[in-house]
Amino acid sequence: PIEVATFGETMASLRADDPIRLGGTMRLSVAGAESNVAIGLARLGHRVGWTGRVGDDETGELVLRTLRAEAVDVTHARVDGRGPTALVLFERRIGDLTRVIYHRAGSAASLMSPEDVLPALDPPPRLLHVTGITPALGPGPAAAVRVAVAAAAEAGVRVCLDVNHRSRLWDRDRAAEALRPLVPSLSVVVASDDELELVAPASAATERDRVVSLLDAGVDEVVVKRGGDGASGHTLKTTEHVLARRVRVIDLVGAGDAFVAGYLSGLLDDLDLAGRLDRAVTTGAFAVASPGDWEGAPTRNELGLLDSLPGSTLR
Ligand code: KDG
Repeated sequence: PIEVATFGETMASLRADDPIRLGGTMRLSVAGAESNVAIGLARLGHRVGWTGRVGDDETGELVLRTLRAEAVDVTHARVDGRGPTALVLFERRIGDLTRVIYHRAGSAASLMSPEDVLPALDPPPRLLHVTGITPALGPGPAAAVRVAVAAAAEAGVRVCLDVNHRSRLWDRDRAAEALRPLVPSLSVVVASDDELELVAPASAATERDRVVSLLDAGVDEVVVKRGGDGASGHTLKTTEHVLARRVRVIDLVGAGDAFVAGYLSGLLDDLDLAGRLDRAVTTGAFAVASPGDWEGAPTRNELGLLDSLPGSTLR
């Protein structure tokens, strides 16, 4: 049985190390916040299912083949020829600053509906993971998130939301309007410090107020990501802070998703809050230290690699 269900849009991705307008070589892969989390969890040995729509095209085949190869269950994913598989371009601009360019309007995934995701909740998994990207894709995906989150909570499935605000897709007011009503059904909220206000009530003025109001509303754990400064986790009983693992930054894209995969893996393994955060910053660091969204995600026996001595050889 599937332990974690997730759904969303997974795109074909092209990554350039030089400005795109200059031409040259790009690397083809796939990218999507939810499938990044799914792959991260599968690498750690968890049973994960991903649902979504891809176009009836070669890049759609690439998405499904990649997920299958990474041991992610795609039984409920659909091919919908009414729209293409979306494309995202990543352009390394200066240093670790990456420009993201979407070609996703009208994509197959934007035609997703609640009927796509409800079968993935039967039998009920232990966790449902959704992100704030999906409701930005259109009315069908927004309904899919609302319906799936409510149905999961009703069935006693713990629901995790990663706020993941994408300003290229919608503005903060519209995001808050779509995300705040989900709160009563959520068990885990993950947000960067500047995203918390998109789920907390508008009346909450400080980070502390936002965290407390989410816990008061019934959220079991609120996790605040601070990038290179680490993360904080809050439950009604305790608060823990953890530092980011120091690694050479190669590519920051996907780090947040890798962090979530580590956190949820810790939750599935019944680690305490400090243990969950520790696994989260570890998997996050793997993503930062390797190129691509998900390619560098660790397997379970690689989790300790960051503790190996600098310059050592693995034998
Ligand atoms: O978190 C990484 C994602 O941003 C990337 O994979 C693309 O899903 C994506 C999105 O919608 O931005």
